[in-house]
Parts: sequence; C-alpha cells; structure tokens
Amino acid sequence: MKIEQNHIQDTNKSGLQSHKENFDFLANNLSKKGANVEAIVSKLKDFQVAIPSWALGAGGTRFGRFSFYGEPSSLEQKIQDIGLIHSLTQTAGAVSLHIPWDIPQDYAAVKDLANGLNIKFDAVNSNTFQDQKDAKETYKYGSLSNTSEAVRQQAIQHNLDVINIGNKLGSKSLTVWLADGSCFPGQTNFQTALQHTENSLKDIYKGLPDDWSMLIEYKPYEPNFYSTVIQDWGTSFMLANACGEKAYSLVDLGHHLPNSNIEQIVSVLMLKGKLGGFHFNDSKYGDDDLTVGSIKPYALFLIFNELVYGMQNNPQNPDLAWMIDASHNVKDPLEDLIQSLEAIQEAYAKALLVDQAELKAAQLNNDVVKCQEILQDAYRTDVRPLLAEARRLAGGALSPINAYRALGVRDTLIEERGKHTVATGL
Ligand SMILES: [Mn+2]
Repeated sequence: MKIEQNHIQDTNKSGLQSHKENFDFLANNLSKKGANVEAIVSKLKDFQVAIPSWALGAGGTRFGRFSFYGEPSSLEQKIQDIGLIHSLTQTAGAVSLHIPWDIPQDYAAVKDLANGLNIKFDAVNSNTFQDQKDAKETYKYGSLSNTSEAVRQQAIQHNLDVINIGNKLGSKSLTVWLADGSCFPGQTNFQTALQHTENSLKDIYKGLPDDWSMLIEYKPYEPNFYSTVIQDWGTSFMLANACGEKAYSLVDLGHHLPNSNIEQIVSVLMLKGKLGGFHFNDSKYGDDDLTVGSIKPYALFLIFNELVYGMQNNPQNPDLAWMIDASHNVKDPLEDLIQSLEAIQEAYAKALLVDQAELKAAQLNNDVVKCQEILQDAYRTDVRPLLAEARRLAGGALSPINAYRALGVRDTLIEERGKHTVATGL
C-alpha cells in the first residue's frame, strides 16, 4: 500500500477551514508575544525522527505477544510501513536498522525503495544480547565484557559487520547497547568487566569510517538485575571519551531509574559536546517502552527545553540521531508511532516557544517565580495548530490519526499481507 498525495489532500479538506482559523488565532497571539511563528513552523517541518525496524510489528512481553495483524514480514514491508506514516506525518523520514533482524538481501532494491519514500538510513543497531543461529560463542554471560576472549572477539566482529552493512546503505552511525552485567553479587568483577568493555569498544571504534560516529547507550538494569556494565550516563561518557572524538553517549528516556533528572543529563552532555543520540519513549515504572508523552509530557517538555538550548548554544555538540524506541503491545504499531511523533513534535514546539533571553534575564535576577512562569506559559500553550500547519506545508495530513483511519490503512495491510504475518525481531 502507498498513500498518494491526493488521498491526503482529500482527507484534509473537511478540516481545512477550522485549521486555518485555529492557526491564525494562535499565530496572532504568539506573534504579539514576540515569537517568530514562521521560523518555529519551519523547524517543526525539518525535524525528522527515525523509526526502528523492530517497531512496525506488535511488541510483546516475555509473557506473550499478540499480533495486530497485517504486520510486515520483510524489511521491504517495514520500510513501506514507515513510508505510510511518513507520508501522513512528514516527520518519520528515517529508518534505524537492527542487525541481524533486518539484514538487506538486495541492497540496491532496499535503497531504491527507501529513496522513493524519502526515507534515510539512520544509525544501525548491533545485537549482542541474543545468541544467533549457528553462532560459535554464546552471550549468556556477556559480550564485549565477557571473560572469554573468543566471545569478545565474536561480539567485536559482529559490530564491525554491522558497520559494513550500514555503510552500504548510507548510515553514518552505529548504536551500541549492551545487555552485559550480572544477576548476582560476586558473579563478575566490576573492574575487569568495564576494562574488557572499554578495550572491545576501542577495537570497534578502530573500524569506524571517518565520517561515522559511535553512540554508546546505557541502561541501569534489565536483563541483568544486579549490575549492568554500562549502567549510566557517566559510564557511557567515560567510555566515549576513552574511545575518541567520534564516540558519543546516547540517552534513552526509559533507561533511567525513577525520578532521574534526564533534562540535566542531556544538558551536561551537550555542554561537553558528547550527546550523540536520543531515544524516545515513556514509562511509569522502568523501561516500559510506552508511547512518547503518554505518562510524563511535562518531563518531555523540560528535556526538549534543554535540547533546544543545546542545539542553539552548543556548536561543539553534533546533530543528534533521534529515534523512537518504544514497544506496542496492544495498539496498532503504526497508530502508536503516529501518536509518538505527535508528542515529540508537541514537546519540541513548546520548547521553541520558551523565550530564552527572557528566561536568562529572570535567572540573572534570581526571579524564581518568573522562571517558572516562562517555562509553564510555553508548556501550557496548545501548539497543535503549529504542528498541523507544518504537516500541511510539507504535504502531510492535518490529523494523521484521522487520515490513517479514514484511509483504512490497517485493513488494507491485512488484505495485502494476510492476518497472521509476524514481524521479525521481538
Ligand atoms: Mn534505546
């Protein structure tokens, strides 16, 4: 299935007049406050978030997995699905591949397909948290940190293979997330495990093309429940520094202990020029992988406020690799992704409304009340007409969810692919 421009324009027709009224009203109010509405809409239009290749099927837990039907059963179909949500949202212009779940069979064909849908290949993700069929060594007790040199070598080689695959597609970064750690006190030597990990990462780094970056993701617990080798941003930052200037930390919203001040982490990493990527999701308890913005939208706004500040004030920090890293256990994955993209754009738009000069002045005066007023005034603004306008200008849908349903996308996919298809990966 492919969504044509005229289909989107048809679905936009009924809402166009009221969108125009809402947008004009908001734009007028914001302009009076000194906001540059045109510049904000233009930034929203340019903001693209990668969709991981494992997010197009229904996710699951270790207790069960329930298909949403019509799932993509090949990499090509996954890219087609991203094309569907990109055509509606104009925000999902990239795919992040997971290797070995999504190794292309025909590189030229996969590249052509993605090009035709305006989808770029963002960071490639390696996987040393599972044993692959016919693998010689097992990752049961870790990969890059393993006490066995043969296991470490296999894991290093896998990462080099992933770089090679990504290079053929035009990717420019490798994301490394390790499940390595221990489940019981005394099981591993913390220092040895960290040293092995650092040495292994340095070996991978040596194989990185000049124009590539390596993104080191951290997570406090799970699948190991006593210790994780790369448990927090400090460890990730330390390892990135040890590897070199092309290595960066990657922050995943869900990879923090409850109440961690993620906006401060983001801010410190950007000051040091070491924030390379960001994974979006939301959570109530741990790494729940819920829809972005569904639980703590204000926290997301505060994070975006720091990201926007960093993008404007930290030229030492590179452009970030943005990706949604969520799981869809009970929703249509494509609808869930559309909701996530909307929540990301909303938080971004609100952060762009913060008057940075006014905030700085209030901070210099130690006017704490004023500081809070500035942030909350931006947060409380209903920015949805700005998002809709950015989408409209880019050829997307005024309301992507409504358009998705009006166009009967899921039913068509089930018709085309059958009910009981299963996406590779989770
Ligand atoms: Mn992640």
